[in-house]
Amino acid sequence: DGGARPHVMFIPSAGMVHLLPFFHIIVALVGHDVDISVVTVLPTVSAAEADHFSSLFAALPRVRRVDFHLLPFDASEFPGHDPFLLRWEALRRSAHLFRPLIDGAAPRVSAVVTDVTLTSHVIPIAKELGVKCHVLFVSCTTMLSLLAYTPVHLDKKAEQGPGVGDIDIPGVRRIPQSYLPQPLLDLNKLFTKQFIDNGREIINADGFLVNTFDALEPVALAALRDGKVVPGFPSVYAIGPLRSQHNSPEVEKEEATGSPVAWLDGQPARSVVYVAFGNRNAVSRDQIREIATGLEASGYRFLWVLKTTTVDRDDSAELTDVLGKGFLERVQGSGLMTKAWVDQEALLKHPSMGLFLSHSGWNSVTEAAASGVPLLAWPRGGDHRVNATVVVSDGVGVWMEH
Ligand code: BUP
Repeated sequence: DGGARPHVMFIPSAGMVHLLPFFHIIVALVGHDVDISVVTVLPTVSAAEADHFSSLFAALPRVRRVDFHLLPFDASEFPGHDPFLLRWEALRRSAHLFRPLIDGAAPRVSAVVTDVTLTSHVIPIAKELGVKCHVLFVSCTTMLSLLAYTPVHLDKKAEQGPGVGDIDIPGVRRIPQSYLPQPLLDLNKLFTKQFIDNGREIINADGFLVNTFDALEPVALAALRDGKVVPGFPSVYAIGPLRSQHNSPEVEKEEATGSPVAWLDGQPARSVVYVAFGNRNAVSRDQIREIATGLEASGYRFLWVLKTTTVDRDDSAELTDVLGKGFLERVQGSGLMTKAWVDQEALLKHPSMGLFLSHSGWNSVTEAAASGVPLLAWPRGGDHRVNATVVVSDGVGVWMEH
C-alpha cells in the first residue's frame, strides 16, 4: 500500500471459542508496524465475552474499538435456538452496516480479518471495496475442509435423493453422518443455512488463518492447499497453536483468579484429571451426577470447571445444589470444583496436570496439544466429533466412541 502503515480491521463474531483466537492474534500484532481496529458488538452474549473485551481494550489502548450496533432482531422467529447462533444470525442481518464502517475508517483499511460465521456477508463487501479479506478459522482444518466441501456434496447428493449421508471429503477423510454437526442433517435449520452460505462464499477469501499446526493436521492442510477438496481454494496458513502472549489481558486475569493454580501447586506431578467442557456447553444435572460418581470412584485427583447453562449470565446454581453436600465433603482435598472462569491455558501448562477430559472444542484441543496433556474426548455437539477424529488420528488423546 505505497509503504503506508497498514490498517487491519478485525471483525469477530460471538462466543469465546470464536473470540479468544481473535484476542490472541490481536495481542500478537500489537507492537508491529500496523494500525489495528476491532469491531465490537454490544452487548455481548456472555459475561465472559464482555470481561475479555474490556481487558483487551484496557491493556491495549492503541487498539481502536469500533462499536457496532445491531439492527433490531426478532429472535422469536427461531424459538429454542442457541443464543450464540442467534447472535450470528442477527449479525448477518445487520452485515450491510459493515460496509460504511470499513469504507469510512481512517486511516484507510488495508485488510479485514473476519470470522467464518460472517464470511458470506463480509467477503463480498470487502471485495467491493477493494480491501483484502482473510478469515481467522477457529476450528480444525478438517472442519474447514468439511465447510468447503459440504455445498459440493449436497449438490451431488440432491441428484441421488434426499438426506445428507456420510461426507467423503476428497483427500481428507470420510465423515460419517453421525459425526457431522447434527443440525446439518436438517436442511431447513438456521445453522445449516448459515453453514452452506458461508461454505459457498469462502472460496472468495484472500486466505485462511487456521488455529492449527502442520504436524497436527498434515493431511487436511495438504488437501486444501493442493486444491483436492475444492479446486482453487485460497491459501491456508497454519498459525496455531494460538496462545496468550506474555502480558496479555488473559494472563492478568489468571493472576486475579489464581486459586486453582495454588491448588495445583500442591498436587504431585501429572496426577490431576482436568474436567472442562468449554464455555457454552451446558451439561445436564444427570450427567453431572454421573461424572461426579465416576471421578470419585476413579480415585484420581481432579479439577472440574462446571457450567450448568449455555450462557454464563444465566448460571446462578450453587455447587452444593448441583453436586450435593455429601460429595463435596467426600472429595475435599482430592478434588477442586469451580464455576468461575479459569485461565485454562495456564492450568493446562501446570506440571501437575495429567489428563484432560474435554468436550473437544477446538481451542481446548490445541491448548492440550501445546501443553502435552493427553485428552479424553467426550464430544457434545457442533464440531466436537470432527475435532475428536483429529485427536485420535494425531495421537493427542483418545475418544471412547459410543
Ligand atoms: Br469455560 C472456560 N476458562 O473457564 P473451546 C473456557 N476457557 O480459559 P467452547 C477458559 O475458552 P464450542 C474457562 O481455554 C478455550 O480457549 C478455553 O473454547 C477457554 O470450546 C475456550 O474449547 C473454549 O473451543 O465452544 O467455547 O465451549 O463448544 O463451540 O467448541
